[in-house]
Amino acid sequence: MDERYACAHWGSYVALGDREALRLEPVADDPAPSVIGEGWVGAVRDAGSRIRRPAIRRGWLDGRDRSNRNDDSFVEVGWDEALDIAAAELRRVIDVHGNRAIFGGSYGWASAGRFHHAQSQLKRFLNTVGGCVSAVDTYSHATGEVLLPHITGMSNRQFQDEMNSWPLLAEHCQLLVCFGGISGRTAQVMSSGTSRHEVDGWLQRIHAAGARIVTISPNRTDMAAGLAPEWIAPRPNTDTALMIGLAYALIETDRVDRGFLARYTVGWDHLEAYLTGRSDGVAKSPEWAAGITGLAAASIRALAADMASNRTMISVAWGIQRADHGEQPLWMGLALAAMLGGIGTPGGGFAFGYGSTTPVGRPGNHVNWPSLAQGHNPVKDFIPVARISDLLLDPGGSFTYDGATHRYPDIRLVYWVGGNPFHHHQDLNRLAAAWTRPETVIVNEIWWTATARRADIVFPVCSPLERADIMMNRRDPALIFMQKLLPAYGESRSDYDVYCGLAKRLGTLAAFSEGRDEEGWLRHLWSAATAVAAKQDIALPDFAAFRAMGRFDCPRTDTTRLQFGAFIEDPVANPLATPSGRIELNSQWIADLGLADCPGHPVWLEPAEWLGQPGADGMLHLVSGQPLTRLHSQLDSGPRSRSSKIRGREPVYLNPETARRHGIGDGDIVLLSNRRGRCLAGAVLTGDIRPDIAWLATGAWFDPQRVDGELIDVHGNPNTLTLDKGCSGLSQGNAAHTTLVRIERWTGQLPPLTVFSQPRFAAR
Ligand SMILES: Nc1nc2c(c(=O)[nH]1)N[C@H]1C(S)=C(S)[C@@H](COP(=O)(O)OP(=O)(O)OC[C@H]3O[C@@H](n4cnc5c(=O)[nH]c(N)nc54)[C@H](O)[C@@H]3O)O[C@H]1N2
Ligand SMILES: Nc1nc2c(c(=O)[nH]1)N[C@H]1C(S)=C(S)[C@@H](COP(=O)(O)OP(=O)(O)OC[C@H]3O[C@@H](n4cnc5c(=O)[nH]c(N)nc54)[C@H](O)[C@@H]3O)O[C@H]1N2
Ligand SMILES: [Mo]
Repeated sequence: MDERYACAHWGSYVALGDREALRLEPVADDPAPSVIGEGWVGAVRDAGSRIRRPAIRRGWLDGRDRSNRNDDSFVEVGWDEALDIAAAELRRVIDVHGNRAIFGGSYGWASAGRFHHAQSQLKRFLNTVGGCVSAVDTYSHATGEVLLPHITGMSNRQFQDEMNSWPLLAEHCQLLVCFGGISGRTAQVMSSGTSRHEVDGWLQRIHAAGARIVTISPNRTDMAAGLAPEWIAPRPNTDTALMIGLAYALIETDRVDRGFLARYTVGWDHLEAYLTGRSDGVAKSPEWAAGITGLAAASIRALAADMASNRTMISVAWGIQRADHGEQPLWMGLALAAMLGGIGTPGGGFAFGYGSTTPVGRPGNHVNWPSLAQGHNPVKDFIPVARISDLLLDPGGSFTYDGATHRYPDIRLVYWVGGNPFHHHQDLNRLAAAWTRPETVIVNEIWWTATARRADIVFPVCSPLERADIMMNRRDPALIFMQKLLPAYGESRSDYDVYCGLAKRLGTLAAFSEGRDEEGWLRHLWSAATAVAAKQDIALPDFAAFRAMGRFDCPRTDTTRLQFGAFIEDPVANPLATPSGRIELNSQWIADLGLADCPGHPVWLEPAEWLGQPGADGMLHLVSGQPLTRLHSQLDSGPRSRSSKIRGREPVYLNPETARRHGIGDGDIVLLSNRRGRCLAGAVLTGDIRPDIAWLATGAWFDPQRVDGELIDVHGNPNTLTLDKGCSGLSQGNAAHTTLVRIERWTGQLPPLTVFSQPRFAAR
């Protein structure tokens, strides 16, 4: 029987019923369907937050105002008029200022599906009109993207793809030490879609096979209950010091695998001189580490001894490096694994990102499916993605990145699709100031997000349930035809149709569309996929058959991957693509850059904000991890995410001791504040959080309001408070997890949320 499917980053679904009666059932073979999906259909139907018609900000329409992007009304217009205005504005900016004045970096997760991928569509369109300034790397793991090639010779993607597969750990690992945990919460998603969720299942198997699991995190729930009796909670952002203390304990007890270091690494002499204090006079003993991390020296020694006597995998979650000097825990974790000699063994070594998304460690063959061609971008200017506010605030200013110095171009027009910078970027009040700089902001959105509300021209786009697409992901065996299940909401169109409308007006329609409509493109991608599959002896059904059956499962191999396997077997025949051909514990290339915030080997550097700094007394470290009930800000207006709120506010997790100290009760509204901003949240008390921590998930739609003269985000977006600083001059990654805040009980009236309702509309 023909089935209809829907697919998202959080899972795959069978559609039941039609229109008002549409329901989505997780596919039957998904062992652990996500929580997130429970809010999908409700969010898509939510009339309060969906965008119905094209809209233009009133101040911009009347007089090209750019100062009032944070609080203006909108004028709804017809499609032709909106497209005419946007096309004329693009033309003007290109003619007067050139394509270097357009920012199309437009970061964000968008939706699953190979054709309607929002950023690919935007780039393809902008490239037909001369290109745009782009963004490099991610908010997820920017330090890995820049650092790993220099020290392992692998790109971050290659590193993730080749990490030891779960079955090897289940069979061989004796001790799994998890910095930042390995969490089913984050393992709900995979960029571009997944048909299954199996991370907690693999952890159960590793546990059942007798491995000990140790969680190192300020939040105990970063590991499923029952799997890791041992919970170590150092001060946030001090993992590098803990790793260094562990390394010292190995030296102290003569348990360093010096044979491994000599054969497979360079730079150990530099690192050892630093660890012992020969180079700087400070011995990095467990006592030294205890002073920084707040842990007991004896427990650091005990863990080091256990690591030396058991086959140990050191796992570092991506979130650990989303912090000031985020390169360091990554590099030091790798160095520690090298000192233990476990790299290249099936049960040991170093991992970066198990559980951070669901496919990491998944066994099976990878297939590099085709994607929408983006064309050529002649503009070479770029930013490291998290430097967006700096870009807008400092045209002509310079920044360093991966060994070179670059300049910020002068941006006049921002075109954003498939992302929500007014949730994802750090220090949103600073971004709001930066956002007054461009002359024009265009946004395509499904919902009236905080970013759509801050655009001049808003194009309403349909959600994935309202268009057809194909899910193909190199790390998932299922190929899924995503049926159009609902009529387009209001007057919304696909992003593709928006660009066709613009391209037509700009004279580039033929180059952009190549004469294809949606179905033509899906057929085109499918025929490219068929050729790719054939090379791996996989015979795909023809397009019509695939569309009818809805799902095709590629034959699954049980390929397991052993990272660094060939290199360890023969480092001379199979050198790494680093300057030395080996793992670089000291990188002369990085040392020669002379960066104070990222020297030639891993070191402990104090973060810009942390609990160990003078004056931190009474402050809490804000940890803003990924939300359980949504994907970042996506589906926040849906029923599942809303049901998690406390009196409509985002929950902030606090230790009962913290609450007592500040006179806060469970369910109270609290005010979090620092010199960058203020936000409200709803207190949830739990012993699973370190006492000097506030854990507030990302993604609550930003809703700043003037309350008694103060600007307060009344909903609970942590980026009201976070620090907007590159984590070093090497990677310029974001440092979201480096933030101190004050907390107090909110005693004022609770202002109603506005962000889940339509903005104000004005007549002409
Ligand atoms: N404090 C703090 N901040 C963080 C993080 C953190 O740990 N702490 N994590 C960071 C990380 S790792 C990430 S990846 C970012 C995530 O930040 P984003 O990726 O920006 O977050 P999303 O909410 O997924 O935004 C996607 C937007 O695209 C829209 N969208 C979906 N599909 C389509 C489509 O087909 N077309 C168009 N036009 N729009 C579409 C959605 O409605 C949504 O508004 O957040 C970062 N921010
Ligand atoms: N449900 C859901 N899943 C998601 C996402 C989502 O939005 N929703 N987003 C996806 C995306 S884009 C990404 S990049 C990944 C991110 O995946 P991760 O980066 O692994 O997830 P985070 O929750 O940001 O961080 C993991 C944990 O690290 C801990 N932590 C924070 N700071 C420190 C520290 O200094 N030391 C230690 N030891 N621990 C610390 C926090 O308690 C946090 O729970 O998640 C993906 N998965
Ligand atoms: Mo991410």
